[in-house]
Amino acid sequence: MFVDRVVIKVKAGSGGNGCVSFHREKFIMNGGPDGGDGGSGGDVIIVGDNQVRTLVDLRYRQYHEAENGTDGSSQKRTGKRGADAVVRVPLGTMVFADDKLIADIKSNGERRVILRGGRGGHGNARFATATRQAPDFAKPGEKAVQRELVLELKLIADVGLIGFPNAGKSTLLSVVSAAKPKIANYPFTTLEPNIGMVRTDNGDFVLADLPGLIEGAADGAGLGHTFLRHAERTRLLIHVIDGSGQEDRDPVSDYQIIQNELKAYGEKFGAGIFAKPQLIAINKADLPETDENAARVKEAAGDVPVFVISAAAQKGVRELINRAAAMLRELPEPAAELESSIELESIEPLTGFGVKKEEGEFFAYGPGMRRLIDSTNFSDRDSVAWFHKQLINIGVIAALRDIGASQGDTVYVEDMPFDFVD
Ligand SMILES: Nc1nc2c(ncn2[C@@H]2O[C@H](COP(=O)(O)OP(=O)(O)OP(=O)(O)O)[C@@H](O)[C@H]2O)c(=O)[nH]1
Ligand SMILES: [Mg+2]
Repeated sequence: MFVDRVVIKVKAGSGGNGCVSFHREKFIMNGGPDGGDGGSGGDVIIVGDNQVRTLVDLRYRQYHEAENGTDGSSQKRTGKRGADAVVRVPLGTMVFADDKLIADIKSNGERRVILRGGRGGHGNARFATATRQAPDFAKPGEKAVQRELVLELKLIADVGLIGFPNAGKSTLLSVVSAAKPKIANYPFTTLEPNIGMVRTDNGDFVLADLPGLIEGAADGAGLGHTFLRHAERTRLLIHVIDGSGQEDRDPVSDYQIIQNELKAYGEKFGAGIFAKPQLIAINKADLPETDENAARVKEAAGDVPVFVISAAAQKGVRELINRAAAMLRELPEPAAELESSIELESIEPLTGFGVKKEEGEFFAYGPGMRRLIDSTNFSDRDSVAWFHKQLINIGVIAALRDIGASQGDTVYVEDMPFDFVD
């Protein structure tokens, strides 16, 4: 099965908690603080892999979670870093989060960190100073959050073969490259795109054989337009037409129907497929009628270069691909699609808070406040000072002031009461 769009859920690892511990040794009382830091959580990494051809594996495995860092321990031992979650994708995979393109994986081995693991919290050994020799608090690790990603595969090929089913697209691919697509005398033999590398005197290029199109494809007829998405990232199209007029087909109307479908697809999805340069290959020249039909298609096609070939008999094929290679040299490299440089929020923000006033008292609450409370030691002056500084930095003090708090008012941060100090 060829799968070219999946939705997956990913989660980076949370950081391990810092440790509170004091050095202990026989006959030594009151040893110094020796609590180690938590280890960082693993990252979520997307890797391009040319051995992977579709996104199907991800359809069956939709949840990817990196390992959490472990907590720090005594003797200043740092927790273990969590293992990364590595998601292998085919080349041409575009990664979207919140409808924004965040990565476009194009080469084998390309690695993109999609979500960073949470950092480990500092152990109490870090908080020792000359005046504070026994800090009995440590910081918790950053908590990772889950994100949803949409992965879309758009093959990257220089040239796309399009046309009606049974026109001979796969046969053409098979004679100009090492690819071995299935070939048969019935429509829709090809159900998923095939790719081959074509070598010519004018340079090499990647050729994609796309499943056949029929009238109404842009509206879903036949295999629909799904596969035209892959044509979006080609630079040149070769429109293969069965020139023999078998089964009462008319090559001229075949030509026009496909052009209309390209146009309809473009209007629907805003893609410039119709505007791409094209070559026409009138195939099956070994059969009678083809030459005469080719002359009529040439008239209908205007300026578009027409080649009369027999893919099966390998006639005229070299000229066609040499021309394609020559045209590619003149065509600009495809513009890289814009990637948003947004940093995905991978950890629970410390800033997640709300404020409210009820019956003359003020409240600051939310996950950020909970974490702040949890990482403060309220019997330690420095720790409380740090707590207050965080409230200012995060904007809690300003938010409370905005709803009317002033010096001396009671403010509850989660369930802890404080005097408001501006
Ligand atoms: N006589 C003749 N038959 C050909 C030629 N090229 C292909 N065929 C035959 O046409 C039929 C269809 O060929 P395919 O290559 O499978 O066609 P396709 O365009 O890939 O078709 P779909 O995958 O169904 O879209 C097969 O029976 C081929 O043997 C040719 O040059 N001459
Ligand atoms: Mg085929």
